[in-house]
Amino acid sequence: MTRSAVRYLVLGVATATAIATSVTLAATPDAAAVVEQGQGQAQRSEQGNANAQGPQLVCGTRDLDPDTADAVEEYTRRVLARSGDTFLTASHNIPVYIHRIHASNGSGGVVTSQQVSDQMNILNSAFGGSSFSFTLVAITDTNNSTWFTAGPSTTAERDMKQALRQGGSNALNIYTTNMGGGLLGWATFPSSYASRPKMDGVVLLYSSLPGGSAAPYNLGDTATHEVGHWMGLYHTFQGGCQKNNDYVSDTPAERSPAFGCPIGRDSCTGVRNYGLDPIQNFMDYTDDSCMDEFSAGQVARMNAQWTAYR
Ligand SMILES: [Ca+2]
Ligand SMILES: [Ca+2]
Ligand SMILES: [Zn+2]
Repeated sequence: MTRSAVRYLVLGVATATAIATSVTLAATPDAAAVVEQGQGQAQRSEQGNANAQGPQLVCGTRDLDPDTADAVEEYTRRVLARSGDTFLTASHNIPVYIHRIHASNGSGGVVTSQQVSDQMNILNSAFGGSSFSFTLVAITDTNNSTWFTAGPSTTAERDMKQALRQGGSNALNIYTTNMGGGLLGWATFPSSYASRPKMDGVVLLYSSLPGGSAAPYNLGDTATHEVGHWMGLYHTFQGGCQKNNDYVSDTPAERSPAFGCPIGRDSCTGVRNYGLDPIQNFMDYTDDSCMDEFSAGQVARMNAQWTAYR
């Protein structure tokens, strides 16, 4: 387990329930789950970031354990060796299913069709430099209080996805809920599709969609970030200043998540760590207004992961 994952186990969770969730995830290395969880004030001050403001609804991805991560890299290398370079140029239009969950009495979780439309535009714009585009296929509405507040790796999450997920390995299923617990959402990695296809997808805090109330995370980039995970990207701070970090060579390593928009931050220094922290990258934790890029290396990784797993 990496240093950052350990930090979340120790500092990033506020309740016994949340700790139990993390431990459960840690015990199932093939789960490949990505959990975005609130950091809390302790974590924020621990980051020592004076720029951090607003609510503590930030992202706390559960990294793959090192053995699983290595296996993913090795498998992807083998598949690409067989497929040549064609994977680099193929374009993919991804069918998107959005499942709006509400309380059993129909209240809560309001996401308007305008917000859905705006979110689709944000996604297509964010991935515009890649070969991936997104087309909305269907919106569903479900009233179920248990699902509405379901946390990651719960029976309720499994039941919800079992009932609602549509499409094949290339289909993006997004569930908008009010999961609570300081969470912004979570996603699954491509590498977990084969073993748990029904669990594949992205869960989003409904108020993080464009125009929602979760400022400064309400411009639609929580979805961008989570779909980044769904494409096989890790956090830019994964592994801290270690060599492999996020397995993308053109994203400079950073020691820990960045909050707010700390321009000029340089948390990993020295010859091996040339370059400022990639705080404007979609896979960091900065405010939506701060993050606006995937790197070329991340785009190549998306293509590679897609070829290998989807
Ligand atoms: Ca990197
Ligand atoms: Ca650096
Ligand atoms: Zn994340």
